[in-house]
Amino acid sequence: MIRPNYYNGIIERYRDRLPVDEETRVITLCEGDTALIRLENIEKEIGLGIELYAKFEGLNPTGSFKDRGMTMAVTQAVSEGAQAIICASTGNTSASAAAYAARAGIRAFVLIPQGKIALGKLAQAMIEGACVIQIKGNFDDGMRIVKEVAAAAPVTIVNSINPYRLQGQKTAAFEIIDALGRAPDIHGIPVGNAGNISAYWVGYSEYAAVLPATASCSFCEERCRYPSAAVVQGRPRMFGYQAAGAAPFIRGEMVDDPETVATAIRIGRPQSWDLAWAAVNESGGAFASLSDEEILKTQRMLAEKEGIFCEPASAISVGGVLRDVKNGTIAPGSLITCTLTGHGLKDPDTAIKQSEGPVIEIPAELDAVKRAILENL
Ligand code: AN7
Repeated sequence: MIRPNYYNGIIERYRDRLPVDEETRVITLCEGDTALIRLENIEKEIGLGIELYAKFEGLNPTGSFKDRGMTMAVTQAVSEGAQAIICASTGNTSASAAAYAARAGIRAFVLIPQGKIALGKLAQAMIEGACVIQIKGNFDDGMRIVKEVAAAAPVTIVNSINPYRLQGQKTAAFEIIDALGRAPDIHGIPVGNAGNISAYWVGYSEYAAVLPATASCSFCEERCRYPSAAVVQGRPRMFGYQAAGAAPFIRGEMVDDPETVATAIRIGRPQSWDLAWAAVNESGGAFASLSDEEILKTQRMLAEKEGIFCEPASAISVGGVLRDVKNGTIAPGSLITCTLTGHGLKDPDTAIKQSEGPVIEIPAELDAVKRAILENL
């Protein structure tokens, strides 16, 4: 029975723009349709006629934007008869791969850097039944090994070098335009392995009916259907932000020992190097880096001022655009969207460590509670 108002994920919603047909068995957890939250309190503080929105991708079923790409990649893998998928991950990809594999009834193998992934992500991959392989190395080591393994064993890679991942993830750009009725002037986004910034650029370009001049993903070159009529005019300038200790795009070369408190983007050898450069160059955007201190400060500010709890890697997009507004890189009056890529609950340790809010211990008595309230009003 078809229920017309039942939301069933990004593939159903954007079916005519994605590589599926009527026969395809869609593997979905109803991902997408995430909130585009106006950051009204921060807007008031910054002034300058800035209109600022956060696309809160932490609201996806496994708590990160990866679900958009994973529904598409796993749907495709299953349609090709795959029995197993594999990925290297700083955490979120592994959680998402595990969930969609469970949904599809296939096996997931995930390689994660030992001791360097947030606890929530590890918990997800474990309970979702993935085979969790901790390596004594970082994400880039894992990525290299995964590519070698997949060349020799019957497992499908679901990292963002899988072009179907980018196809799914481009739908976030569609949703932003569908919500605003126009393209933003500026889009700020965290950059790690660089798949997401590339996917947004594909999405924004597709809605503007413009083929990116520089090579798009291999999948798009072959099969993307760009409709003749544009949904909107224009595309945003793409601003990609990296952690200072893991900033190959700012350094202009690969980084051997990436280090940052934002473990999600602790990546030194981004796989979508060319695509991400194309997105930034064609759009007239830029890459910039933020220190760990700036990242954590922004994470706390979003929580305290707007009630939005995102993970450290996500906060970098808002921290980055605010800095670029202040230093004049972003013009007054701009309409800015930022992607908050993952939920704060993924990484409770980092949140607790940096929280200043008082946790008060008192006897379970009315007077003691009254006193605590009066002292902290
Ligand atoms: C919260 O999970 O690479 O630039 O293995 O988890 O598309 O890589 C995660 C990346 C930003 C960077 N924010 O996106 C993984 C992984 C969060 C992330 C990124 C990631 P890309």
